[in-house]
Amino acid sequence: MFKTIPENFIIGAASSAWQTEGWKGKKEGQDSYLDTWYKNERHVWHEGYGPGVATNFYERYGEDVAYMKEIGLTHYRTSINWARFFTDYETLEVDEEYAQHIDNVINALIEAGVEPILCLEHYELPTALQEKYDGWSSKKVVELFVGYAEIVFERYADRVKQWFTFNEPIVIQTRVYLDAIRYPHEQNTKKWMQWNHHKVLATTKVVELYHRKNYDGEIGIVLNPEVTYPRSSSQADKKAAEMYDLFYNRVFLDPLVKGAYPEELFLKMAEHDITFDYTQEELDIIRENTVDYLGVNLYFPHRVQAPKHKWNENTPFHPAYYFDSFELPGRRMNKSRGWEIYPQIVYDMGMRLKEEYGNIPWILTENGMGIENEHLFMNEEGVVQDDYRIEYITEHMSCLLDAYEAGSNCRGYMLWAFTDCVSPMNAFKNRYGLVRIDLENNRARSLKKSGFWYKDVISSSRLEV
Ligand code: BGP
Repeated sequence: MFKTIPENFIIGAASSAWQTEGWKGKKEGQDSYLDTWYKNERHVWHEGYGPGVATNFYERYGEDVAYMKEIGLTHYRTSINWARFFTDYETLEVDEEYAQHIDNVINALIEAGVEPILCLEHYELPTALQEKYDGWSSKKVVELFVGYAEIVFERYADRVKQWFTFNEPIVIQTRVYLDAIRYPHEQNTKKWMQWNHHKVLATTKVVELYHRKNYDGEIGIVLNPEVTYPRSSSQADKKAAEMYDLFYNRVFLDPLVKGAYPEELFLKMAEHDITFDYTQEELDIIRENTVDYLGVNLYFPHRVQAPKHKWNENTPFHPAYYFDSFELPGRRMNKSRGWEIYPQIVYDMGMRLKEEYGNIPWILTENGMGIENEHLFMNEEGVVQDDYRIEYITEHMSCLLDAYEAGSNCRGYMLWAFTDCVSPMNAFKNRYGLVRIDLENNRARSLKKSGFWYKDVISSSRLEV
């Protein structure tokens, strides 16, 4: 059976600057949060390959764009590396060499008939701002981010029509200040909420700027709301799922789409003595400058149950006070990544955005399957036979088309990732691309079976399910 892909539906792929570019041309003092984390703590240079060269997109973007053209991608999303865009983050002195690279990439994409979508931050907070201002704890960083956006729009908004402020803005502070598994290993829920708030504020200020300058395009944010299912229909399990949703999903979705934080979030924060700095003026800016559209990254579901643990009241408040995670017995798994496979999340998210969030336009901006030891799946001609990826994409895209049919305002599907690339968590261990990067052979590019298949789906506008 076939499903028809609607006209103008995006069938694209995504990546980010840090995960592909490599450090060629990077100057002293241009480290980002990820560089510093990698150098000081993470050290996962899988078999010696890490972000230093990455896929060398900085020098080899032309080859990748040629593959995008061959496959017929409608759109390609990547980020501008904020840490590399300036030689001084405060005077906003642009690194012209890097800015030229961005210019070249945009022009190459447009010439190839691939529409660029750019994100201003995909975990690339400059380390200098982290050190001087404690990162997003400070309102100064909000101001500098808006200054950065202004310069970027002046240079590129004539050709780039789709923008995102952040990719998955909740992730860093959750790892750092809620779970305390990254430097400075300090559990500090107040700081976590302050970072959330400042990223919400920065987004709405950039939305205001983009609209005020009347650019011909759209501005949004890429979120990673986790579709959360309760273990059972009991009140206690349902409450646990609601609480997870409140702290991890609605904390960004509500202010950025509806214009206000959920009242319950403030109540819960107050109950646990979590205060953070915000002003009425900031809440007004948020109310008046909601995003034009959303990017939504979906890979796996989250399942929760009522908490079984006894909470130690002497430890700082953590949202896990309200829930325990739960692993569904017999669930389908991507074992390389340790993520459950459950395509229904795409449909359920689409319907939720329709029903609860004013049917805001959205793109499935990331979805994909990272697999280790993919070379073992190579046939005699050297083509990776990634049928598992074709199956994964088919199932998720099919649910997206169902959501579209049911009236959800979804605009398309973007695979993570176009080529294999560096993962912040696992370097090159898990491969995600339609295009294989042969690390041992000077990073030679070649299409995988899924690349040929994707090309077919795009040219025929049909998905075989
Ligand atoms: C998303 C990130 C991407 C990418 C992807 C795959 O959350 O936005 O940057 O890395 O996940 O995850 P991982 O690299 O951890 O396997």
